[in-house]
Order: sequence, then C-alpha cells, then structure tokens
Amino acid sequence: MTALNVAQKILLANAAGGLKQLPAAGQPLEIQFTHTLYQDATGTAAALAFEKMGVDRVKTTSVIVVDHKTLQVGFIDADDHRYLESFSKKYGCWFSRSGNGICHSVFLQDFAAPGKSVIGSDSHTTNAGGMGMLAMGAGGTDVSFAMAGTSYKMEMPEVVQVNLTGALHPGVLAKDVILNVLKVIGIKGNKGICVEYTGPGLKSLNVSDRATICNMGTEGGVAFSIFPSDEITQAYLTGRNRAKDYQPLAADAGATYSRTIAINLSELEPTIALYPRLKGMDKVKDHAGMEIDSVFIGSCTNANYENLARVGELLRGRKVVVDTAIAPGSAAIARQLAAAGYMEIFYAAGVRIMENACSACIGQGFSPSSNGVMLSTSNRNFEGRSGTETAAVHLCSPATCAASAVTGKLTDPRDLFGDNTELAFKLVPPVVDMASYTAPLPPEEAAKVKMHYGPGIAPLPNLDPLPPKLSGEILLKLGNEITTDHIQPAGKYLALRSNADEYAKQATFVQVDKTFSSRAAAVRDAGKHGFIVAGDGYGMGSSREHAGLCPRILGIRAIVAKGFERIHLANLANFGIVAFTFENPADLDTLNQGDAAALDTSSIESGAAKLVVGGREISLKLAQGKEDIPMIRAGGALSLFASQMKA
Ligand code: MIC
Ligand code: SF4
Repeated sequence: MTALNVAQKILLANAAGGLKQLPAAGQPLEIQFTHTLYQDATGTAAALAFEKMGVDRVKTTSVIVVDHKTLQVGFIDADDHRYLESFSKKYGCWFSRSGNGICHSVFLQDFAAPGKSVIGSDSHTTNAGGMGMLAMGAGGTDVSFAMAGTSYKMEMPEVVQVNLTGALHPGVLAKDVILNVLKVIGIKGNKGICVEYTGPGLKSLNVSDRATICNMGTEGGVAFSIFPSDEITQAYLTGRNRAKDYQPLAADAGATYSRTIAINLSELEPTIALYPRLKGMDKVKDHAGMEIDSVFIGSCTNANYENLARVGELLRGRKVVVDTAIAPGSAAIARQLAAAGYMEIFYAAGVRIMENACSACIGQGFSPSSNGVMLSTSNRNFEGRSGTETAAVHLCSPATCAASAVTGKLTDPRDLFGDNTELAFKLVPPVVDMASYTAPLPPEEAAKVKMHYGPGIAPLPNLDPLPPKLSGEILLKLGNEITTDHIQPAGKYLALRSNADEYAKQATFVQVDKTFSSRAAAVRDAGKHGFIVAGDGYGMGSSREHAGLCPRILGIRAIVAKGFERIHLANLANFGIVAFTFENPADLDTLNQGDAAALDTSSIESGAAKLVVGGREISLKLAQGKEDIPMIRAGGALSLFASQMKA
C-alpha cells in the first residue's frame, strides 16, 4: 500500500462514495463534508439559497455564528440575526449568538474534531486545520449544497510540506511563523495546493498556534492547511471536555510531498506584513521606530487565550500610549482571561475591550484616522478594509502589537522586554459552556418554528441562462491582485448583504470606480453585456459570494483575467459568470475600458473562446472546469438546480 501523508489521509477519509484511492493532483475529487459553518455576513444569502433547495433538515453538523455584523446601527443587522436564528432552529443547526465569539474561534474550541471535515462560508474556515481537520472555505451556495447532503467537487491538490525544526524564541509567535511561510509561497497562484506541517518543531506549537498558521494559509490562496493530530491535540480536547473527539492522525513512514519548504523556528524573528496586501513580510526590527496611531489586537487569526495572555504579561503594570483595542476571539476566551486576571491588566493599561467579534478586522468599528497608521493582529490588510481609505494597516503578532502600543512606535517585543524574557503566562482552565449555543431542535419542534424575514432581507434574484452570443463593452480594465474587497467591499456596506440588488447598486467596485454600477446597469438595461478584464490574482481574499452575485446582477456575464483565485472562481460559476484567462497574457495591454467587445459562448466546452475587440480576435482559455459549464449555461447553481427539479 502506498504511504500517505496527513492531507491525503484526511481527503480519502472524507471522500464521497467510499473512495479507495485518491486521484492524481489536478483530477476531480468529491468530498462529503461532515460539518458546515455559516457566519452572519455570508450566511443570510447562503441560508436563502438553502431554503430554495427544499430540504427539511441539514445533513451535516451545521454551526451558524453571528460575529461579523454586530454593530447593529439600525434594524438590519438585528433582523439578519433573527432570520439566522429562526433558520437555525427550523433546519437543525447549532446557533451561536452575537457576543459568543468569532465563528472560527468558537468552531475550533467547541466543534472541530480531528479526522472530520468542515466547509464554511468564510475563507478562514481553514483555521480548523490546526485540529487535524479537513477545513476549507467556499462560497455560501457551495456550503448550502454541502449542508443539504451534496458532495463538494474540487480538484485533488498537490501537497506541499512545511517541515518545522527548532523552537520559537520568546517574543516570536505563531503569527510570525505563518508570515514567513507566506513569504516563501507568495499570496497568489497557489490554488492547486494544500499545505501540511511536519517535523520536530510541531511539538512547540499548541492547537491555537496551529490554528493561527492554518487560518492565514488562506492569504496564500491554498485550498487548506493541516497539522497532524497528536498528544497536543488530545490534551486540548481533553481540556475542553471533548476527549472523545480525539483521534490520532499522522503521516505514514515514507509519505511523499510535491515540494518541501524548510522552516527553522529558532531562526524566525518578529515579522510585519506591510500595507497593503501583505507587502514586505519584513523583520519588525527593519522598520522599528515607525510612528503608529492605533493598535488592534483581535480577529480569528490569533485572538486566542494564549496570545492574549501573553499580551497581558507585556502590558502588566504599563500604559498604552496610542488608542489600543483588544477583541477576544470568544466569550469563553474572555472569561478565561478574566479568571486569570488579564482583563484587569488590560483596563489598567488603558486598553479598550471590544466585543468578542470580528470587529475592526472587517471595519466594523475602530477605523483609523485619516492617513493613520494602525498595527493589527488580523490576517488581511486590503485597501479600505479598515473603513478608512487613506489609512495604512500593517499586520504583526500580538506581542509586537502590545510592545508597540506601549512605546507608540513599531517595536520588536524583545527590545522592550529583553531577548530572554520568557513570555510565560498564567494558565487557568479553559471555559467550556455549551449552553451558550442553541442546540439543534428535535425535528417535531423544528417543524413548528416560524421564519423571521426582516424588511431588509430580499429574496435571491432568479438568474437567466447564459446567452450564446455576448455583445457589449469592456466596463472595467483592472490590474493585478484585485481582491474581493475591491469588488464588493464590506465595512459600512456589510449591512446590505441581505439585499443583493441594493448591495450591487451601492457598493460594487465603488472603491475602484464610483461610476461602475450605474454604467454597468445602463449597459445591462440596453440589452447588452458587460465584460471585465484584469491582471493576475483576480478575486483574492474573502469567500463572499456577493463578489460574484452583485456583478452578475449588474449584467456582467464574462470576466477575462491573467489568473483567478480558487474560491472566487467557483463563486463566479455559481452565479453564471463565465471566466477565462488569456492565451497570451500580454493581450491585456491591448484592451481598454469602453472597447466594444463580443464573445461567442456556444462552444466553450472546447475549453477555448475568442474575445472580439475592434475586429481583432483574442484567444482565451476557459478558467473554470468543464463540469461547471452546465451550471454557467443555466445562469448559476440555483438556476441549474431549479431546472433539474422541474425535469
Ligand atoms: C473576511 O475576513 O474577509 C471575511 C469578512 O470574514 C470574509 C467573509 C465575508 O466577506 O463575509 C471571508 O474571509 O471569507
Ligand atoms: Fe472575522 Fe476577520 Fe476572521 Fe474574517 S478574518 S472571520 S472578518 S475576524
């Protein structure tokens, strides 16, 4: 029998239909997920899609968490929460209400289990890979189909090994590890790979550290990251009264990988990812002294007990000199911090304690000032994400953030506290409180639940089939690394997630070109079709399917780019937008916004098509899989589903 690595083992264990042997890398593979996760920003649209599927009860362990839209200025957020709560009760899910914590933090602590699999409507669902779980992010429609019991189609990834040796020095944290891994793999073009962590260095990383590392693998665009499940995993689960969920998971002797990256933890230093889009990944000491205006310590990446307790030790008896906020990852973490005395230290240091939610990570409060410089422990620093377009947000570890909050300048924590400062912190028992969730109702009770639809919740639009001939104009020409925050920004627009028409009208590409949505709607209303052309890395970042749905509502039927990121490419197919790459990437230079363009879609099954611009033919390659074509032709996943139901 072939020796398997951990990634291959977990894929095989969760493959649909009792598969005996995995396909070669790049070949189709279907996964039957055991768990699913929705959060409130993507969850309403996903739940509306689930309701259209006519299934009475979810087929997976399904967890729904309110964590993104918790500002509740006006009725819209609260209505969405109520809708999700009623959905959760009606269809048999676990519900975690506002304040209970960030979806990935609560999922890790109370639901993630080694050997199992989760697909979530949030790109950082990968966090649970730290528990030896197959954990992937996807668009909400894909998650809803998985909840309804359908297998998820993906390509068998190549498995890249990151072999860890040595041990981290005090003041160097898991965040520094992943920033250094990202420095090697880059932030785009990794859609066909997954990452497996191996080596003697594993022993110095606890489950929270491992989750931090898997969480931010998403920033590299990899399908998922995974750690083995060992005695450290077992101790974590036992501490949370979940010893029965433990199962060991290790690579077979002689398992092979497509590539190996060697990281010696002892050589790593505090690292900073500069604004925007994780530029730099430099040593903190190379930028030490940079003036800062504010510090945010939170997010699903590293707002865990161990990291925040270390922050507590760094702040003990000190005062912060810049506006500093801490948002614990969950109520359980906040209560553990309180029990250990760290909440008192935070308040005494002058820190603002925020809700146990996404908070400033997604521009839901604590936006920096104009031209401000913020240090943040979160995982993304896309343009405008903080809510302040002119501000720069640099990403670093909680230790670097805490040291810098005390000095008011970017500071290597070892400079403030000494190279040998053991960041030992107080360990108190974790807080386990399953009563903080609403557990799935028994079917008889679930059947009686009445759904709550607030006035801000609009049904999903019906999407028409792809015409055989597209003809219209290039509405937008874009460069490289267009993120989903460029396409469909969050921040103050998050409230519109439950009303896709309005979200499209007000927000699509608003940061790039304020005229886009009205120009696109005019082309659409004239019976023509809009095209977008772009560089490499199109659609990086979030799993938000509105970045596919809203452009589609505005009449975009085809996008041509030098390269696409994985989740977004699937979202485009789910909403009936056909995606192509250039046969010759230099052709992008010859195209301009406003050019009249036409495209014959009648034979895209061949994998090729021509974009006709000013009499010239530009050769294109289909970026989506051929198996996606029926869905794209039908107008999207739900349109295809509806037509199959009728047949
Ligand atoms: C993010 O971190 O960008 C988000 C907000 O959590 C998104 C989901 C969303 O857009 O609602 C993600 O990571 O997928
Ligand atoms: Fe929430 Fe930020 Fe994590 Fe996204 S990255 S789930 S916004 S904390």
